[in-house]
Amino acid sequence: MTIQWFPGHMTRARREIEAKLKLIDIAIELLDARVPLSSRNPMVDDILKGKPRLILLNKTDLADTRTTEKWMAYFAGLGYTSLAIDASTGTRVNEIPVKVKQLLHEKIERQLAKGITPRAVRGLIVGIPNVGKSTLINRLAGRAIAATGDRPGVTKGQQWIKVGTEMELLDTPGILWPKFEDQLVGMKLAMTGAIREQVLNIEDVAFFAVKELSKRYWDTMSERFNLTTEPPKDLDDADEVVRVMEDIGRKRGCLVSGGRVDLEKASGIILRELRAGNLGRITLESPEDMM
Ligand SMILES: Nc1nc2c(ncn2[C@@H]2O[C@H](COP(=O)(O)OP(=O)(O)OP(=O)(O)O)[C@@H](O)[C@H]2O)c(=O)[nH]1
Ligand SMILES: [Mg+2]
Repeated sequence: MTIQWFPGHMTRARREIEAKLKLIDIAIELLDARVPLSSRNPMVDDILKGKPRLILLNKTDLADTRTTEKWMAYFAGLGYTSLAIDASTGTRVNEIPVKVKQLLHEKIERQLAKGITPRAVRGLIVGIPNVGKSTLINRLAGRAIAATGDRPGVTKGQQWIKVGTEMELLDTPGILWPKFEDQLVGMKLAMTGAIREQVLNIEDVAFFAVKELSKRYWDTMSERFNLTTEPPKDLDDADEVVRVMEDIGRKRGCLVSGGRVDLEKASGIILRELRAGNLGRITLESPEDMM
């Protein structure tokens, strides 16, 4: 499946971030805890050019807790400060200002030593579409100022938002990168909801999802959909994966005339329930996979 994932507005979003870098004290990089590696924009290091950085693993309520802990250790090993949060309920969000201050400690001390009263910290929020950037800013601000929504591409332009008296955050449109070197990365981002549905073939994405779930979370999926079919013996056999999709479709009444399963409808259900967390806590990659 080829996906047109780099529309013009993403090039513009990148340029707009670069234009604001001078003003910014710290970058806050949001990752999706379900796909911490695949949701890391490889262009970000290049764009941020050594700015102090805080990594946030968001949507931890949807992710496997033990794997999230492994990812935290992984990022610590790379020398990053990170926090695992849930922006929608606010879990651990109040630790963000503390971490930001710790990261900027030396700069603030230097200013104080020179007799300068430090101004409000300016933070840039970056991340892929739909990762929860605007939700997080609203949570920190204590008010719904930034528009949010359950689909990628909600934030269209940058917006400064005051958070208390000591911090201002720049909300930015989510950015993806021009080309996924690894097709798996594209599929995982499609599955977790970072890529616009309009450019996806949802049956392909659901097929990939069922394959991944069969591999890592068969019992949870089987229980949720009351499956009667056996787990695929060979995940590389497409017919085996389709057999599971058909079982899901039958259990959810997605039938067309002649008793055939409406795979498109079933695919919609699979993706919706997965993204809503109805299939349980799911993480699609672990640091161990890279070894
Ligand atoms: N379950 C869960 N949902 C979250 C969390 N954070 C955000 N969301 C949801 O994710 C969706 C996207 O949130 P937004 O804040 O609009 O995401 P964004 O990164 O600003 O997206 P763009 O502006 O499109 O780049 C919304 O439906 C949020 O409610 C979280 O920690 N857990
Ligand atoms: Mg947004």
